[in-house]
Amino acid sequence: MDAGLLLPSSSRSPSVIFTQDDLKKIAAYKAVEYVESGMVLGLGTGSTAKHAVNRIGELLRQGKLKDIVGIPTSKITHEQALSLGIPLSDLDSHPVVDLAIDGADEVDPFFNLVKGRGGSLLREKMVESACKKFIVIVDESKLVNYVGGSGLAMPVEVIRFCWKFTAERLRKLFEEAGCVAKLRTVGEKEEPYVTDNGNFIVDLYFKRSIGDLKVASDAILHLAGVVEHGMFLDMATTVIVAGELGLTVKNK
Ligand code: ABF
Repeated sequence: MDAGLLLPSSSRSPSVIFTQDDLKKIAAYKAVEYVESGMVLGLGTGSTAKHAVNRIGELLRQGKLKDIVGIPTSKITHEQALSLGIPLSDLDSHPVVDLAIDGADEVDPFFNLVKGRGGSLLREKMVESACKKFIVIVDESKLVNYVGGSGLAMPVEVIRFCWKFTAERLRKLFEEAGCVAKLRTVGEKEEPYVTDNGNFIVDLYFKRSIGDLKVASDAILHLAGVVEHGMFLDMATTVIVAGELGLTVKNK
């Protein structure tokens, strides 16, 4: 599938079936159309953002983009960008980022996001909060009515020291929303997942809405032992959604 060939929904052949990965690629390619030579770019993480990083590398190789500086949001994206020959830097040297392109796990109607199921929420939040423009790229499965509405995890990065104590305090904060707090693990031995920053992740699951998101965010960040959470509030400036019926670009 050539993501550049997406037809408007009115002219699409009903026989064309897009996989979820096709949709991610379509959204990613659209976002890269906003990249201009000379930009400092936040390079996102995850299976959707990976397509955008590949595309940026391709355009650089073809000479269609020049003088790009990339700020990766994870070690894995750092490696990917290096292998593509994208010049890299960091926020210390480039504290203002022109544009970031990244995926998300949930997007609500007000552009509030849940991110970090891929584990890189802290670096993503640092880079994306330094951006003039932040384009979120998703397939339509990521759209929710409210944050937590997918029933899947809202990640919180915590320091390792007494993580059970922190997890219990997080659970108690959202008791009314029926919160369950679980340490993220990997492999058959269920070893704790360790972030790029050497921390653990506690995943929060909610049965009901957690109410005011700003209040929830402040309460989480107020707990000693919490490093960052995966709610990205009031940060996305554009959301690009690829679905079976076509591509939608929504600006704030
Ligand atoms: C990153 O990748 C994360 O914040 C988010 O957890 C994830 C989205 O995953 P994918 O694009 O693979 O669906 O953006």
